[in-house]
Amino acid sequence: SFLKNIIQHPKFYTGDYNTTFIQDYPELFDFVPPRDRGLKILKYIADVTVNGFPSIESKQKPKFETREVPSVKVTNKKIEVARKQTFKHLLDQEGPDAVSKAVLETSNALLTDTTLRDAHQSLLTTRLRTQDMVKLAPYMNETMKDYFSLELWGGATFDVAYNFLRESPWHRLEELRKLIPNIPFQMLLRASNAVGYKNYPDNVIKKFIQTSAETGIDVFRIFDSLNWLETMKLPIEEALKTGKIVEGTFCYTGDILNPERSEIYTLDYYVNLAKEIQAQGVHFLGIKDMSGILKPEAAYLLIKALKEEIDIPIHLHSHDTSGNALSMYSRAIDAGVDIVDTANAALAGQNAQPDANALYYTRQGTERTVEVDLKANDNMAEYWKPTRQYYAPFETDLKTSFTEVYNYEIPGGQYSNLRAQAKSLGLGNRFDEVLDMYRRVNLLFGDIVKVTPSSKIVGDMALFMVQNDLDEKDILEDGMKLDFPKSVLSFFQGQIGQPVGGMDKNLQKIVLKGRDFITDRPGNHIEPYDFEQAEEELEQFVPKRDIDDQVLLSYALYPKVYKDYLRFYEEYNKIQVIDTPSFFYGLEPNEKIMIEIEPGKSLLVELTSVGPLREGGFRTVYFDLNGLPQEIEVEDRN
Ligand code: BTN
Ligand code: 3PY
Ligand code: ZN
Repeated sequence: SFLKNIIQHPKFYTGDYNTTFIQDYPELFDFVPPRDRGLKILKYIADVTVNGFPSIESKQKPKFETREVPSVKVTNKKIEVARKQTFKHLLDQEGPDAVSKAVLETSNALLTDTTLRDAHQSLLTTRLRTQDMVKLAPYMNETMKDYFSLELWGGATFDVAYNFLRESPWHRLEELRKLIPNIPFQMLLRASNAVGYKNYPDNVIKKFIQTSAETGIDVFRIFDSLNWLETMKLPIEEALKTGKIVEGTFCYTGDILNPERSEIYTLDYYVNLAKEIQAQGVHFLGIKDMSGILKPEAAYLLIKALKEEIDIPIHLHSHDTSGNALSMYSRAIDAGVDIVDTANAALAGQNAQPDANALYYTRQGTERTVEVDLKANDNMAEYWKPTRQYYAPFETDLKTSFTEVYNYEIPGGQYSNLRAQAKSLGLGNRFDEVLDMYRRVNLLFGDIVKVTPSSKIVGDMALFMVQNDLDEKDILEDGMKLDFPKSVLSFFQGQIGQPVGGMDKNLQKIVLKGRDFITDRPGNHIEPYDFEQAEEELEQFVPKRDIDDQVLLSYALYPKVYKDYLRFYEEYNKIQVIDTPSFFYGLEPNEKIMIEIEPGKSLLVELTSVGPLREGGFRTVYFDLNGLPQEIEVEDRN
């Protein structure tokens, strides 16, 4: 195999080699022999067949509808690109300011498609696999040329890829980038929390932004979970250095239509914040309505006021939890909003973004409509519908519209999580109480912005109070005797920053019980991350030549999750090549699948039978791999 690697190497083949050839091309040693890789992948299939997939209850592989990938060629002929150049080409050739200008000059409203990020984060607990994205990518590249961007990275997709899907989020970005050169790629960056749930050292944030830009991100949507500008400045400044598009973003909270709801979150508050964000030099203003609580007329007022006060384009993001997202977008478009976020019909609605085609019809007959290829979007829905079935166990099951979200102010992505957390604590039948407590905790904490990670803290506190039958009075009067959840401590210590209305000093004393707290930027208190030491630690797991910035950053952001992933990879190899039904359910006896391990190299796998349970808890799983019988031993953990 080593010799084969040598003779197949292009430099060897062309005679362009000398005596340092082997030293110069260390990848010659980079072979997991194909048979080994095949066996590792069989080991995964054997294991998932016998033991099932974490959090999928049924081991029975459902019968899935067949799925067709729409053909680029057929549709391609009908595509008319409204502008001469896509925004991606404009960005690459003329830079971010040219894109801002072009967006402002566009008379219709533009779209960002969130199908590959927020839509599945909200509807399918972030479980969509790269496999299922790349199949449609060439078609998206051709048919979505008029879109402003595709949001396909960041938020929760980073840790879920490693933790649950056992695939690399960087690899996902690279693959999609190769297949979609025409459309800007957008990511969601949680300011100094990056794609995590805590404040990271400044040097980690900077390297993460640079590396994301190098790997393919074109638009950085940057928000802070408390709308605190202090923690947004450094990531904004770093993102500006990359030459990519920076969207400084505030999160919408409260209700500007109802002065009694909040003294803090008024129209003036948002307009002033927007001006401060614009003053950071960003190219776009983002409005992140993460809970879908911006009401239609509030949107009209807000966008009208902002359009008068700021010059950069405005990009609005929302969730359809209440069922009102389309009317809301429609009023925002009346008021002049430049871009709104939608998803493909088959992964739209409920706690995700609304459907792009539906918005087209909402706007029909008005002066400002949206440019979509209705037919192409329908074709893609035909692909997503059966694909979504694969992920049925991860459906968040919000089956109706939910206008109570206006009172609870719970983010689209948190609703299902909180419900799962409540169930696991035995509070499944008291979920309404938990939701109402969520609302009350918000007020107890002084009315704060609730979005990852601040939303998690409010959720933890609500669960803690319901579980222990506590109310506000108990907290304020007997709180000195209570041990609060860790995340609540960190909030009152100032670890995620400062809330808009300031910390409630009294409650802070009760929670902290004499512990230290900070009032300035958490990044000022964290030592720079030691990338050299990380490299040394990683050498135990990763061949030195494979340790690049992507590897270092994954380890810096998620040391445990990433190490687990590497161990998994060592044991099972590149299992992202397995089709999704087989990845979640394994194989049925006599079922045959093809696995393309790399272009042109495929495994033909048939599971012939599963042997009986032996003493010691093991089973033999019998396969046929490319025509040869193979036996795999697995521990039956049932
Ligand atoms: C990633 O983050 O996915 C890229 C690095 C993975 C390298 C792994 S470490 C174990 C296995 N052995 C190798 O030679 N490469 C992979
Ligand atoms: C995230 O931070 O992942 C979000 O989508 C918040 O709304
Ligand atoms: Zn969202």
